[in-house]
Amino acid sequence: MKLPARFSLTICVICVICGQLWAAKPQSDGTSNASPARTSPNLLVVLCDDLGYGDLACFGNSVVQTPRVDQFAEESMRLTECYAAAANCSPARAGLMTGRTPYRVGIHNWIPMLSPMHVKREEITVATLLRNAGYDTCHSGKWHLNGRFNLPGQPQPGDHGFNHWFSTQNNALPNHRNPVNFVRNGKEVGPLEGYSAHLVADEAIHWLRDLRDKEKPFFAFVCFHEPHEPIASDPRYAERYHTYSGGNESFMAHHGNITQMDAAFGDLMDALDEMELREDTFVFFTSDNGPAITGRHPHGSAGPLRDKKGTVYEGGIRVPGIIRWPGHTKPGSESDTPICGVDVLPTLCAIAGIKAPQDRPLDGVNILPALEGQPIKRTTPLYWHFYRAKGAAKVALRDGAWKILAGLDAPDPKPGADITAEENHILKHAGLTRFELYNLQKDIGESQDLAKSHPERLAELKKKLLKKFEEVRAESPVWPEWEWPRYEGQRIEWPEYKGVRLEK
Ligand SMILES: [Ca+2]
Repeated sequence: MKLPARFSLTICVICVICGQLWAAKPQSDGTSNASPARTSPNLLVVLCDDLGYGDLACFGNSVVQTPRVDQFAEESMRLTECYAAAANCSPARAGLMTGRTPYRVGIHNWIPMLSPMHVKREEITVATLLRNAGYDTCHSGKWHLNGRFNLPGQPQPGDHGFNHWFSTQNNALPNHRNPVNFVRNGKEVGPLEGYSAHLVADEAIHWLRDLRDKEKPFFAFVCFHEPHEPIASDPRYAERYHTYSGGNESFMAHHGNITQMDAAFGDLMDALDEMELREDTFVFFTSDNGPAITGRHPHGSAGPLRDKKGTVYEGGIRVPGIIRWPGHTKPGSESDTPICGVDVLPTLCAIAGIKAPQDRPLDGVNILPALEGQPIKRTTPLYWHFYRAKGAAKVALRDGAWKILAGLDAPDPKPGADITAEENHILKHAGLTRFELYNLQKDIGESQDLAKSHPERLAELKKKLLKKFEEVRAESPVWPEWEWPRYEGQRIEWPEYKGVRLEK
C-alpha cells in the first residue's frame, strides 16, 4: 500500500519524536540508553583450557601465582562445586554453548581438525539467542566446536551466533608463542607475535573498545588456550618459578603458563574498568575440564579431588568457578551449590530476559538464585558421559550430595581420535555396569565406594542414571566413520626442556 507523501511524513515525524522520548527515558540503572536491548546487562564468559580445580591460588594452590584472578575472586562469588559439562575440551564447550549435555549434541570427544564431528546448525547456542535478542557478540580464542574449521560444510563461529570472531579450531599452533592459526571472521590472520593469552585478551579488549556496537549490550566468550599443551610461556612468567622448582623448565613453563593466563585476564578486567563497564557486566570465569597432568607437564592440580582431565571422577569435571555481578554477588562470598557448564545458557538467557529454547531438552538451569544464597530449581540431575574415559568409570550422575558412576560393558576403544564402527556401536548399544557410589559432602576425594553399604541409595540413583543415560543416548547422533589424520600433531612445536626426557 502506498501512503500519501504528507501522511508518510507525519508518521515519520511522530516516530522520530517517540523514539527520542523513549531514548531519553532514564533506565532502571539510572543511565540513559538509545536502544531497548541496551538495558540488559553485558555478559562475559572466560574459559580456561585444562585449568584444574587446584590450579589457582584462590582455590588453594600455594605455589602458583594468580594475583589477578585472586583479586577478581575477592570481588566475586567463588563457586566451590562448579563443574564443566564434560571431562575434555569439545564436549565441555558444546555443553556450555547449548545448555545440553554434549552427548545429546553428538560431541563425544575432543574434535580433531577435519573431523566430521561438529555442533550442528540446528543446535541453538547461547550466542545465537543473545544476538537475536539484540546483543553484539564476540568469540576470542579456542573454538573447538567443529572439525572443518573455516572450511565449507560445517557451521563456523559466525554461524553459531558470533558477530566477531578471532578463533582457532583447537590449540594455538605451533604452540602459545607466535601462533599462526588464528582466523578472524573467516580470514586467516597468519603469523602473530606474542603469546596466546595476551593475543586473545587483546582482541577481546579491542572489540570492546573499538569494534562493537555500543548501542547494544554485549556477550563476549573469551577462551584462553592456557594451560593446555602445547605450552609456551613468556619467560617473564616462567622465571617466577625458577627458585621454587630449582630451574625445572617443564614446571616453570606450566606454572608460568597459568600466570600468563592470569595476567591476560587481568588486562581484560582492567579494560572493563577503564570503559566503566564493571558495574553492568556479569563475568563468569571457569575452565573446560580438570588438569591434564601429562608426561611433559605433570604439574597441574585437581586439589583434593580424585583423578584428572578425561575422567568422570571429580578431578576431571569439577573446575574453578567465579562469578562477579555487582549488585548481585557479594564480594568475597562463596557458594557450594553444584552448578555446571550446561547452566550457562539458561542463566545468561535469564539475565538477558529472554526465553531459553522450549523445543528440545535442556540439561542446565538458571543458577541466579544461588548468587543470592537461594536454592536453584534443578529439574534433572547433573550428568556426564565420556566413553573414552581412562579407568573403569565412563558415566556419572550427581544428585544432591550423592554421585553415582558406572562403566560400560564394552571394551575400551583404541587410543586415538578415529571414529570407528566399533565406537559407534559402543555409543549406541553398550550397557552400564560396575556401579560406584560416593557421598561428596563427606568424601570429596571419592575414596570410599558406598555402593555395597548403601544398597537403597544405590538403587535410587541407578534408576535415575539409567533413565538419563537412555534418554540422552536415544537423541545422540553418531558420525560417519573417519580416520584421524593427526593434523595437529604434525604442526606442534614441542619445547625442549633440559633434563626432561620426552616421548616422541
Ligand atoms: Ca580442555
